[in-house]
Amino acid sequence: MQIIAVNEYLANKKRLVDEALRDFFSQKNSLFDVMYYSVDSGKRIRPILAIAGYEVCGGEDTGVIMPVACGLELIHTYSLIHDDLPAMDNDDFRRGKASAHKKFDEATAILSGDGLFAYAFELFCKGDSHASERLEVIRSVSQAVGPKGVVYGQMLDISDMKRQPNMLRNIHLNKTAKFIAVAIKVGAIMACAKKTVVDKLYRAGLCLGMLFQYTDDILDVVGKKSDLGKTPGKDQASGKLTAPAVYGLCGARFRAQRYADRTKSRFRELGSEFEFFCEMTDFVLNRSF
Ligand code: GRG
Repeated sequence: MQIIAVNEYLANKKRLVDEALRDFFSQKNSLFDVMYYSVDSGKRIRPILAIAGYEVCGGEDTGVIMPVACGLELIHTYSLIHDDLPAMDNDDFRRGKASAHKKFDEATAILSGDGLFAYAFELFCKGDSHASERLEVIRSVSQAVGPKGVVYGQMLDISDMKRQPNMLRNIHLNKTAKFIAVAIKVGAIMACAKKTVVDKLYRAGLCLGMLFQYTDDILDVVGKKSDLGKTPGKDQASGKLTAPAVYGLCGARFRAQRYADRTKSRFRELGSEFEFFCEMTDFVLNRSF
């Protein structure tokens, strides 16, 4: 993989992911238009991590990784739509515009999430090659986002929980870290990387995912609505269990730095070709959006 600055890499890959998503949503029915409303915009971190995992492990065919990467973005978008519903976090604003249930109505927003979830799996299966790798992708993603992952994390997140560090870690790990980690993992799987590499990347990815949720929590306190594209201050207002709520802002920042250090040392254990992920880690640590 050619070493280029992380910002340039992110911008290039975001453009490619945006183009691919546009293609996957063109000339379909009106439900696809509704779904695309929520898909259109976002940082594309998960698909970019999948592409980076693929390229770092020697994958060279964008046509192989792109549908898989875009599938991840659809599941992520689905989780955001449902997260914003009145029965969950009840947020009217997402990705710089009205959230799906505000733009349309609740029933349409729910169906739009349902459609995105199923369409993601269609994209994971798109292509004639890599049949056994695709099965592994489907197994890994469904484990990471289902009742042993994101859905469980969300259930803990919306329940009435005591302010204790173990619960915070459990929520962050399931709600966010497993999804971030599996994004890198599916890239490595599609590049036919060795199982030991796939497993080590996943472990490093979990640490990166913990960092990602720490910075998300911190930005909810210090971020601007115009940068975030969502409403800051909501976690505090709704008494959410977040890193700043448990450790204070300084404590949360200190622990975020510690996660960043740990993440980088895990990527470095894999070898110098994985250095890109260390730059990515610094990007996540220092992000303002
Ligand atoms: C469909 C997987 C699935 C789950 C349903 C609603 C729900 C259960 C889960 C919600 C999980 C959730 C919202 C976790 C928060 C993760 C997070 C940090 C989101 C923000 O991600 P960014 O910053 O957002 O990548 P953009 O908009 O840039 O894509």
